[in-house]
Amino acid sequence: MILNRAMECMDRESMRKLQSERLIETVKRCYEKVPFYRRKMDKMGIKPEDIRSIDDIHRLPFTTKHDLRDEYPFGLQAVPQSEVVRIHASSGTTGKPVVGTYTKNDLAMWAEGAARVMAASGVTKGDIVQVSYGYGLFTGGLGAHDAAGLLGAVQLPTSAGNSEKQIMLMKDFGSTVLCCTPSYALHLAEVIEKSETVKKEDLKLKVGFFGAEPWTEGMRKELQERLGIKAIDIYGLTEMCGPGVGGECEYQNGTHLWEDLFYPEIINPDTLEPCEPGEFGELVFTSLCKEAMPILRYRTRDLTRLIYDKCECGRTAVRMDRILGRSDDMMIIRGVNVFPSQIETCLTEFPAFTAQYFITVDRKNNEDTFDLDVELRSEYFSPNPSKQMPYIKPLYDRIVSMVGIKPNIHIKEPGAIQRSIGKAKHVNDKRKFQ
Ligand code: DLL
Repeated sequence: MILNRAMECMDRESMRKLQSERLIETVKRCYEKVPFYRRKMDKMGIKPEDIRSIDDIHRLPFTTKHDLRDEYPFGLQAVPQSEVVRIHASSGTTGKPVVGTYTKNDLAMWAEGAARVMAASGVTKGDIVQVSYGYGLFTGGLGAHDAAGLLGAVQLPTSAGNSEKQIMLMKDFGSTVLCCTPSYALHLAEVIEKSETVKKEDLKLKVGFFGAEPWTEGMRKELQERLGIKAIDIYGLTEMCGPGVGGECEYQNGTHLWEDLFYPEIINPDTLEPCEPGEFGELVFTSLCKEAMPILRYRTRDLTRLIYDKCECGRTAVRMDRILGRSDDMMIIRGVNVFPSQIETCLTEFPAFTAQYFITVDRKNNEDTFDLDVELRSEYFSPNPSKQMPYIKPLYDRIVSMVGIKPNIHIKEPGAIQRSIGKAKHVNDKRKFQ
């Protein structure tokens, strides 16, 4: 179902007109209400009147994660605190969290963004939506919760963790929809497979909305087979709203971005110039409707590309390719750029392995080391190294051909690699602490 046909299927010309109107308003508000933006624009010699259409967006300043941290907690807010009804934050790896504040209208817009994604895959009244994203400062839990509420579906706020109980409730309550990180969904699939009391056939699950971390087509195949569901990619970030900045439709061929709400650009992260259409680069968003914390040209650090071809679903909203990773997740090993998602892609091509992996990068004798822990499934596992060799060699060759560097592969027992209930941690780069 298309929840908001007028917006999701608007012709490109009308969309640009709408985006222009909304951008002009946003820039005006930023300039008038947020000293940070006024300073930045004054420094660049730009006045709100200079922005006459969406084509002028390149003249505006960027906003970075550093800016958000410098303005912590509420420096970028454009409304009085009395208008704010919710505060979220994303933890980040260092220092202060990145904060997102929301008015009542912001929450309604966010719920619609996420509900558009759920509706596209048929979620409706009567569905039981098990929200196994964490509830709290993280936007995953409440974001999926409010979207389910908007569609009149049943909200089942299990939050993340306590996996045995999750699957018991999934069976007893008849959950039809699962929302969690893809890595946690994989863990739940394993817990179901091991369970004496819950069998896959007992479950009514039909679709899952997975996001908050990069994942691959291989992982999708795995989740769809093991949970017997359709696995849908949902994207978002605290700085815009949470989950629901965009998501896949039933054709699962790229994430539609809700361009009436968030204007996407792809830039070259080194030159900061716009990329050619279809080229990979850094995703940048300008919020077009946000009240509490409007953001101009926010550099997400997510690397992807935009696809403007028509989608079979009838939506005209631009599609985003899978996120390769964040620029800060990129490892430079022996001079070569490597993303964890590339390793996941290789790994999931080999059915003998589980999709679990952990990368350790270090520097020894002035040379980078690249160790990869993987698990063989129980039916293939043997502690005898000579019996592991036939599995290691093809994976090794595949990784060398994809990323160009040689990993030291270590086979672990099934279940040995730590599972996560939220965003998975796949890398320990020990060089950062040297
Ligand atoms: O992760 C919001 C979210 C919750 C999205 C639940 C989807 C589902 P943050 O914690 O602020 O917000 O992290 C945002 O997570 O910039 C991406 O790097 C990554 N990310 C989010 N969704 C996807 C996805 C939430 N579908 C950061 N694919 C973003 C790849 C994703 N990466």
